[in-house]
Amino acid sequence: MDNRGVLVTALVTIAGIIALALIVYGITYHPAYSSERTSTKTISVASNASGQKVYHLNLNIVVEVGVGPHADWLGYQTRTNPVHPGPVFSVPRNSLVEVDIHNFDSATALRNYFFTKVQGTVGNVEYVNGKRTSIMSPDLTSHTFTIPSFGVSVPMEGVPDNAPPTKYQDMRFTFRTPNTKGVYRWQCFVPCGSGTYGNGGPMGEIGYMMGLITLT
Ligand SMILES: [Cu+2]
Repeated sequence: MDNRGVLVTALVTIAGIIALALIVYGITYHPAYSSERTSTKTISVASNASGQKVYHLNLNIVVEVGVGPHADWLGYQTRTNPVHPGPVFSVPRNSLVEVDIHNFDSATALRNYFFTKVQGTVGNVEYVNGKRTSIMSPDLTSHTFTIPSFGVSVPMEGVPDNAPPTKYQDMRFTFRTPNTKGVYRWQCFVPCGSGTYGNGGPMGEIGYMMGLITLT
């Protein structure tokens, strides 16, 4: 073989190895949200006092999701039986969404104090165990529920370090979805992520601290 022949053989071999690796990954890798790509059934609709439809969403932040390729990672999941990990939701555009989150995880040091502020919700507040809150103490903040494209970000209070596993903090807030159809990413923006910018691990993968909201 001349030099060019060697080069071509090498390139073909490398391409073959990469293709094989991708095929094996595609067959063996099952994301946490699995075939259950939508959790639409877990959203309930009710009318408020002024007759407006309100879409209710109940979530838990659990220390171990218990499913998928990283069962020991923490994540958001629906409060249903069975649970839907890595919630992927669908609600109408320009609608009111009322969220109730139970956080079972403890507080962690914040990377960015910007995320202690409640932003983009109705009244720019959340209710933490029933208490109206617009800024959370960085010492108490554990995670956030953030939808960057909507300008919505809500800090989640952590349980005390010595709390029993059944203990949670309750966060409630309402936001209005924009009037544009599309698929939008939501995620946690404080320190459950690994890597230099904290965006790896559970924060970088749908099914854990990240999910999707589709506006129909
Ligand atoms: Cu987090």
